[in-house]
Amino acid sequence: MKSPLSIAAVVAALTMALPAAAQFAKPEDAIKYRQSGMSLMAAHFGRLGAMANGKVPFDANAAAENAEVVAFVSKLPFSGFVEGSDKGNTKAKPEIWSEPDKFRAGARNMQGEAVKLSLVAKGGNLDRIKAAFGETAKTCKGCHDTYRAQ
Ligand code: ASC
Repeated sequence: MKSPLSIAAVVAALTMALPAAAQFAKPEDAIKYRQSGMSLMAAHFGRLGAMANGKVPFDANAAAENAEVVAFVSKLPFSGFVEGSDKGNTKAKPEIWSEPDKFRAGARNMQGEAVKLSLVAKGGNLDRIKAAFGETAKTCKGCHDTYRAQ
């Protein structure tokens, strides 16, 4: 008999194998999905940033937890940039769809820095966390400057 865990793994694998567009009934759903992911990332990255910038006292466990959430959630928003979701309640610029390889490379770069940040955060050294936070923030800003309207 299959365990619930292995069934869940199969369902997850199938979901990820579907063409991205098939995961969303309407373009608005894709927009909402990616914006929700970005909001979650901003919330958890912001909590880390408050510590990195000395606005709230450093708490090593909280830093590690927030960085782990950022690294995980960073994988989610990009399936939401489906064809046809460039119009509507979105600041996404047309360049996302006209230069998809560059856009995806920027996303992967950010995801890589987020993983590094989460590993560094587990180490509990504030100076190293500050540095990794800064590197990750640069990758956020890099894509926002190019691909997000003001
Ligand atoms: C955040 C947030 C972003 C990035 C960016 C980094 O906390 O919401 O979009 O960091 O400002 O420069």
